[in-house]
Amino acid sequence: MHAVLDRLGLGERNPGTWIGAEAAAADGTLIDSFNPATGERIASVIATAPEDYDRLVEAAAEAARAWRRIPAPVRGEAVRRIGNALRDDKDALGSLVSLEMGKIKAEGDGEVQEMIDIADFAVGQARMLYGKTMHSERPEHRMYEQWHPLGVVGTISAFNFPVAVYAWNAFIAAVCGNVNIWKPSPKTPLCGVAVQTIVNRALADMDLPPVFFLINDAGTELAERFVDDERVALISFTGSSAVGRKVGERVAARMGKCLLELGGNNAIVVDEYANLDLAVPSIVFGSVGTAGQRCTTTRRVLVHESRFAELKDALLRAYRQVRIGDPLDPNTLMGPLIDEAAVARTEAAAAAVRSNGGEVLCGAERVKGPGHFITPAIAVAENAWPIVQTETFGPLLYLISFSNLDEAIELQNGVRQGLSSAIFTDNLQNAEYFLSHGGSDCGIANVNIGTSGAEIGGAFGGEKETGGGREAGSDSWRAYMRRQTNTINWGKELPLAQGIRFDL
Ligand code: UN1
Repeated sequence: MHAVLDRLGLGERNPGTWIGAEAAAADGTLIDSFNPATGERIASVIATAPEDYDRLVEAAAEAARAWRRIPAPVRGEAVRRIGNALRDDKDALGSLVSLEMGKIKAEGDGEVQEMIDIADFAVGQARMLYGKTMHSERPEHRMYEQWHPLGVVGTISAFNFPVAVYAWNAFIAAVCGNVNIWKPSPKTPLCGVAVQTIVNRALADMDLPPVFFLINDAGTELAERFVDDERVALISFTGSSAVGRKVGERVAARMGKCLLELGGNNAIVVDEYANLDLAVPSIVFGSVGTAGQRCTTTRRVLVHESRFAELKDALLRAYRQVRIGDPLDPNTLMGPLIDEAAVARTEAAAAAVRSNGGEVLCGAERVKGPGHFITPAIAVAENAWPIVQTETFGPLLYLISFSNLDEAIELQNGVRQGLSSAIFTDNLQNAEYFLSHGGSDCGIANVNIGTSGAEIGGAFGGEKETGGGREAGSDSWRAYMRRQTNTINWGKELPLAQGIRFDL
């Protein structure tokens, strides 16, 4: 048994169903969690039984009615305690993320830091759930709008950010007065239970209704019930565009609210004025970080033809220095992919590049031995190829050349996804053009920093097949509330709007 599991209170078999601090039945179908670096089973989580699911959602609906009455700043205090508990357990939880998901320890710790950051943000947000006031067109009338909680929020997160994306949703939803039911990825169920336990401990002496709920499901049956469940006001889904489309359709069919954070096909533009000392490390972190399994991963580099050879050589040199191995070893820069299927998909993508006539310059080779390791790949490709249009969730970077900035922007926007984008340039006009209405069509557009590793303070999400949702900072909190417009007549007359007369 790993020491980190002990530290986080995890055992060999862990309850996967939590109504706040109360865990449901200790037997049921097991979801095994595997270490992607070795292929070995780490421990198991007990899946949520259908009858427990119903009980849990009922409890959540009841708790939501109590939680919404608690003043928002007090709700913020609860999240502040969670943030502090996460500070205490940052090292252990970061290690568990690394162990179970396979990202390197620095990125595992970074993910927990992202949880702490959003907790701090949410604490402040709890005092800033502002509505506007308007001037009424009618005398002695006042208009304003206010924001009310939705009730029960459902968060479905992906394996690649097994803890941070939960925090973006659950912490903001909580200060907004909602309770949250979390369904983590069946590939990272231990992270879910570990976080639930930390949250429970942080809130133990606060005498609150249960606010944070957890369900686990190995397949899709429970997930479908969850998505279709009218008691769940908002489904926040992070995952592939293909699944997200189905989630969006199902939630729309019941007129529920949906927040989608789906696939990316993120490009970095390197123009003729780019500083490669900035561009190269950003591209390598963006493409190799998390073994190419971030939704913000750099998948395409669009490089001006005059810099193509120079950049290609620099990237090949840099890729040779990427140390692949045990993600918990501090010297490692790239860990394994999540599972065998991910390795096979990356290999198949490289094969597709070759069959299109492209050249795989390096990588896409399985590493012998246990674990799901593959070497990071760079391929010379064309934007229009179906494989380049597809988000292959692995470390495969496409190099594509362009001859002028208009063409680069057309290529950058010429994919179905619209999450993150960047330009490396020392030319002010090019930078501003890239950020203008005629530039990148993505939800995130950067200058001289890469596509991945966004801070929590901004709104995170993207357009087109990325789903349009925005999470984390800025005014994303509004997605977790319903808006109400109020008009108050404090006079003794009853004037109608638009000057309408209706005299009885
Ligand atoms: C994701 O991959 O689902 O910007 C989230 C980033 C991280 C979040 C990624 N802060 O890369």
